[in-house]
Amino acid sequence: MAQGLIEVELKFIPGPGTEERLQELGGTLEHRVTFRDTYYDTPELKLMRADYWLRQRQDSGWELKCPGAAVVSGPHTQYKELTAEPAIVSQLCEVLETEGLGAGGVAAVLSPLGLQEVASFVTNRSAWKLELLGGDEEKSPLRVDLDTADFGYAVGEVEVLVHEEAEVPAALEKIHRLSNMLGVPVQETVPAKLIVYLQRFHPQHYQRLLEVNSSRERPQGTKHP
Ligand code: V4E
Repeated sequence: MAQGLIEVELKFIPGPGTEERLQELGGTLEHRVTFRDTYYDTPELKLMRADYWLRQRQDSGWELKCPGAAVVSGPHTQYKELTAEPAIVSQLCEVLETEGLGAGGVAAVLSPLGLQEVASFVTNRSAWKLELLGGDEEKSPLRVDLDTADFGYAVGEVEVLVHEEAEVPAALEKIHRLSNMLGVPVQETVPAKLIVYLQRFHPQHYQRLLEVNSSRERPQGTKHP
């Protein structure tokens, strides 16, 4: 992914007919893929509690999701994704208030920054692409991922990638239009795979995230996983 793209997305719980519905709407299956995500943080979860999410994805490399500048209200999320290692290292040093780590890759700064593995799981994903009629989807097509994690949790997400903040409202309009067409309920926040993983396997970490979420205005995918 190009640096600094904004990922606007809405999660939903897929049903048995979701793939068929995507086909009816003209969606094309881009690929089916299986990958392992390993997430890293400090023992106190300094990154996640600040809404930064560092992971190594099998065959893709390092990714850091960073909160956008704008306040997000509603069930969707909006993150900037960094994939270039120097940019990730520099952002990690800023969030963790550390200086002078040099120009090594992410793996080289894990230990000096006190980062360790906090979660690791495998996802089976079918990735769909869709262009709704009557829009400018050529510029930013809708993507729908249908994921099943190896610990049994299934979640879908409708996603649009945009270059700047000003494009977010139009992206959201498209996401909601497609969600309606898919028959996806959007009134409740659907948790991310990582959040469900932490709740099931590391409840103390999950509690730490809940503490910070209850003092924040926006949800973090922690309701009823
Ligand atoms: C950003 C985030 C988390 C990290 C995982 O993000 P997610 O979009 O679930 O990852 P995935 O596997 O779908 O990756 P992709 O291939 O799409 O990049 S875990 C929790 N969050 C934050 C968060 C939030 N603030 N609000 C909601 C509703 N969900 C998640």
